Amino acid sequence: MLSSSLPVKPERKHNRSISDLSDPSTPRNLEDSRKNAVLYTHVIAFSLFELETITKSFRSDYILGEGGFGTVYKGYIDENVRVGLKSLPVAVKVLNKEGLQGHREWLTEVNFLGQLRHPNLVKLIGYCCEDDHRLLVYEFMFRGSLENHLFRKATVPLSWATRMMIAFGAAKGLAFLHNAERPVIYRDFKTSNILLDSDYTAKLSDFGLAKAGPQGDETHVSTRVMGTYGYAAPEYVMTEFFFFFWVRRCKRRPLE
Ligand code: ACK
Repeated sequence: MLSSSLPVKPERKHNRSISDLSDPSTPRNLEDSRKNAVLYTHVIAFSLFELETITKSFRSDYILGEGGFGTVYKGYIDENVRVGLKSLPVAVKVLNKEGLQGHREWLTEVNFLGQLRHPNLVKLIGYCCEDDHRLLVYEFMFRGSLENHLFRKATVPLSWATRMMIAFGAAKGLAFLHNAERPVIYRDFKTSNILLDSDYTAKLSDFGLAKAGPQGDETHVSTRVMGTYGYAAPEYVMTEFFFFFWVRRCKRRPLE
């Protein structure tokens, strides 16, 4: 991953921050998320056995790649997996138990993608939460990530027309989030999180760091700096340093 090779915060393999624990939009625990998931009528609760079945017990030749969250496998759901399921190729993300992104990011993703639907957001088909296993099941995106096309395997460069179409699609995804009834701040906009469908439609994925935006009369949200160094705007990243020095100053010189 290009961004992970940047030298800032080397202790984080994917330069990911843990999400803000005070975010009210994030369900506090599994019970909350289970209750929410019932409300998200289009999200399916899979059993671990079902996901093992569709990935042939997470066979290595089913691996699509590795992300900050863990390994992503290809699978196929249909009536043989569960009666009533529409036949569909899917991508199954398995939370790496030793990884940096943990249960809270998994919950955040289920919470946001479980509610939001838009042609430029990747569709969350379902999730699995059994013992300490956390998995997410998405619609399969035939052309993988934009990062892959710009920096890795792809041999034929994307045409400018396609690049513009992808940029426009990704921007429409962001605009939808910002204009939602309860606005959403995505906080991790980068090429590895923009997935491409067979016709190069761009869809935003990975909502583990997303945060609910201001509502009603609120003019701002307070938040720790989140995202990926190299992609986040420098003036935004700088606020972390200002905040750090401000806290240190306040500690040394308490208010009279
Ligand atoms: O660049 P890629 O081929 O596209 O490799 C990465 C890898 O998994 C780790 O993130 C691929 N990937 C992630 N989500 C999906 C999806 N919904 N459909 C297809 N590929 C995916 C991504």
